[in-house]
Amino acid sequence: MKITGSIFAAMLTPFDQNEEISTKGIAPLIDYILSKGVDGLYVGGSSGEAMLQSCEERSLVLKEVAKHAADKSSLIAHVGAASTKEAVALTKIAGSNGYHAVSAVPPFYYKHAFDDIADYYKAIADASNLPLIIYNIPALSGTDIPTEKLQQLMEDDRIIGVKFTAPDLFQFAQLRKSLPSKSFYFGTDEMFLAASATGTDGGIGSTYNLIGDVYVGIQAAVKNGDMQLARNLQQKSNTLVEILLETGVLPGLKHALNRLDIPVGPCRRPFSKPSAQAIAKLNQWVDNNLTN
Ligand code: MN9
Repeated sequence: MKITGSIFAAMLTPFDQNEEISTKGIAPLIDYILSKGVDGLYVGGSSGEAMLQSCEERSLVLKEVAKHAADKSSLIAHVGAASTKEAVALTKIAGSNGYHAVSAVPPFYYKHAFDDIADYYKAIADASNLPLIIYNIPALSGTDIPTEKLQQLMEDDRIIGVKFTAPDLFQFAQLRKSLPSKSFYFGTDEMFLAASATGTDGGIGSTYNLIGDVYVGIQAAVKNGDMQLARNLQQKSNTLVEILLETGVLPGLKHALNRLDIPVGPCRRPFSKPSAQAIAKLNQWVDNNLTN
């Protein structure tokens, strides 16, 4: 089983000034993202600040995004949670709202035995008819599933691939080689060219909210063998990421979108506002690269 498309924005969640979910901010953000040629949306993951939201809020976001985008974009719902119960509840919402796949980080906070993690993924797979993509992001989830264990999890036909957000391109290549029927989506935006050159089915990342065309372009350039163009595009991404590391990735992306009149509001605390110095750099980058 495969899902349509290869380049997915790890969609941000618009908030209002009181840090409440802004349902009216959802459509303009989706329209902007899709205008850049991105194939689909990965909803309610790390970039969506889902781990700062209640299960009810996450359900609301999944439903509102589907209302606006189900007929025009490929949709992956991130349903990973600390408890299997919550992940299953979110999977059911995705299953009844037109999503094309679900994805989940391993259960977080507590350190679980591998068998318990495997049971969690099985419960998610059982909860709907949707294909499941494992979200491997050890730096944030706290769980680094070793290569053999990932291979073991993927023996289940319903698990169709991995969103791989880590810098280890050796592990990435080993997984790809041993699992040729599965799909791999690379999630470290500043290394997307390297993953494309290694061979990836696509990418899912936070900066795709702002510059999705860059990753569409890298993928096409690598396919056409135009490495110089691919490098130039990766350099554009990297210049942005360098500034975002100063602003904070999510607060910076939201600031940039607000500056382009896409009303996504602030991040939810404890994310804080970027420093004036970092904002000045980001404003200049946005004005030079994204405004006409
Ligand atoms: O999975 C994101 N990773 C994290 C996606 O949030 C850790 C990436 O898109 C990064 O935000 C991006 C910038 O470092 O590569």
